Amino acid sequence: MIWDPFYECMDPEERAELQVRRLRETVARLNVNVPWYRDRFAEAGVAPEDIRSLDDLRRLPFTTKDDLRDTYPFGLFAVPPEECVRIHASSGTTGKPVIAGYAREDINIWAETIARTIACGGGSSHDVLHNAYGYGLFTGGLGLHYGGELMGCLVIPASGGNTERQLMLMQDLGSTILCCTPSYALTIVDTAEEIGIDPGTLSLKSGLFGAEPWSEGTRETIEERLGLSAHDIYGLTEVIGPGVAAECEAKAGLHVFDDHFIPEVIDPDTGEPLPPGESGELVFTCITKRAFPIIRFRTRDITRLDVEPCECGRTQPRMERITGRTDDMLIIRGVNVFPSQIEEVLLQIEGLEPHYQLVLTREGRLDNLRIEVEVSPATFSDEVRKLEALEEGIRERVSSALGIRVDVKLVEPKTIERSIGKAKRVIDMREEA
Ligand code: DLL
Repeated sequence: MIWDPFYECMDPEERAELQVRRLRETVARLNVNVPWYRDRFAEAGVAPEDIRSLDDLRRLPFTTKDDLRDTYPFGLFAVPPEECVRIHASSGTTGKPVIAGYAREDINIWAETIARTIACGGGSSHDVLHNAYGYGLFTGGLGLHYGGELMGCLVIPASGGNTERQLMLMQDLGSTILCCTPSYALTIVDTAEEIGIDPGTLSLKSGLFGAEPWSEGTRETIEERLGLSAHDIYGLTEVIGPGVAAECEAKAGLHVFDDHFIPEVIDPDTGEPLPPGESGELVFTCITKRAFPIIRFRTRDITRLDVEPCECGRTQPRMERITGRTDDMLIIRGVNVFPSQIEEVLLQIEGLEPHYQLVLTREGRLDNLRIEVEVSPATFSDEVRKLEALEEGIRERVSSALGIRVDVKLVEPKTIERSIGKAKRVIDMREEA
């Protein structure tokens, strides 16, 4: 099912006209209501009436995470805080969080784009939607919740944690759609196996997984072990939360809901827009939001766009799964490495579990990367010689994929900390060295 065929399947030229109109209106409103944007537009020498085509988007200034910190908490709001009905904040371990405000209309738009997301994953009003994204300031829980209710699903607001209980609820209530981070889905898989629940006895048919990078290998593992179809869903607090882009049944990229959020891909070094097909930093402009419409927000996420028609009938452009972030790139002895590249290799190797951590240390002046990865219980009982050979094999495969030498340490099953939200894959001990 397509939730909103009018917008999702619109003729691209017609949609471009709609986008330009909405963009111009948003810029005009920000120009009046947000002094920070007014100054930036003036510096860039661009006025609302200059926005005549989508090409004029590039005349607008970027907004960065630092700009959000500098204007914390309400500096970029286009309405007074009392006109907002909700605040969310992005996860971040240091300093002030990023605050996003929602007017009532924004909550409605969000519910709509989440309903589209659920429909992309094959959902309908008949579904029981088990929502194990965290409820709270994080956008995952409440975001999926409102969209699920709008669609008419029976929503189970499970939030994260207490995995055994979650499994019991899924079993008893006949949950058909599971929503959580892919790493938590793996935790659910493990726990089911531990307490002897055969995933085949669950009624799950579809999963909406996002909020962190994951690989094709993880998809296969989750699909196989939970017996569902796993869909990648994408979003970020600064733009709205989840509900920015979602994978349809074709699983050939995530449709971006660009009647609300215009995507661009830019060269992260020069800021120049790149054509479809070229990989770079994803940038979003919100064109329908009332309280917090961000202009050309630099996400730091790396992807590319595909504007070719999709077999599902939706005409909205697709973004490739996020392959990394400009700031999660590790530079190891001069070589750029993304954790996702390593995951890709690890999950192709027989005998390994999809649980790993990357530990960075410094020896003298040299950075060292150690990959700690769990072996499956069956492999763990093998003789030492076999384990050593496996370790050596991984070292060779990862080293040849990345072009640098890495250390590999196999660890016992269940020793890497399990995640209930976003997994922590990289442990950087270089500062302490
Ligand atoms: O993670 C919103 C969300 C909730 C998306 C639930 C999907 C499902 P933030 O906490 O602000 O918002 O984090 C946003 O998470 O810039 C990406 O780096 C990363 N991210 C989100 N979805 C994906 C995905 C939510 N499908 C940041 N694949 C983004 C890879 C993702 N990375």
